Amino acid sequence: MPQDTIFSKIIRREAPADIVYQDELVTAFRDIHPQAPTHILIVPNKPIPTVNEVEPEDELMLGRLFTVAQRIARAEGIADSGYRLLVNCNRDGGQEVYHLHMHIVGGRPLGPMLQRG
Ligand code: DGP
Repeated sequence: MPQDTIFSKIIRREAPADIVYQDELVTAFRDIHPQAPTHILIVPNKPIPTVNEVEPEDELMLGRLFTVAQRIARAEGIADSGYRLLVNCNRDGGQEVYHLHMHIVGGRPLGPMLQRG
């Protein structure tokens, strides 16, 4: 089993978080350090450390990240203005928490995707 992270504790409601959505496959909660007016993390309930450990059997669950992102974007009022979905992987990707997750960020113009250099 992968090591437990803070996200597993949030999913099990053993640690506090502002949970905006939960079902049998995924949990979504507001990021503790928001980078924009809307910054929510959508996390598979299964603790997969990074994209590198994804298995074919996870495809349904990972598809759910997108349908929940769409639902959250509508609820947050950012579906039409637009938003960004991000998944970081490992050190160079800037991953901090080793429980795979998708960021949904929006509510302001986000600018270019990457800094130059
Ligand atoms: P990443 O760099 O992709 O691994 O993003 C991790 C995000 O998780 C980062 O934006 C901050 C957020 N985060 C870390 N710890 C907590 C926590 O305890 N609660 C919440 N709500 N967010 C957290």
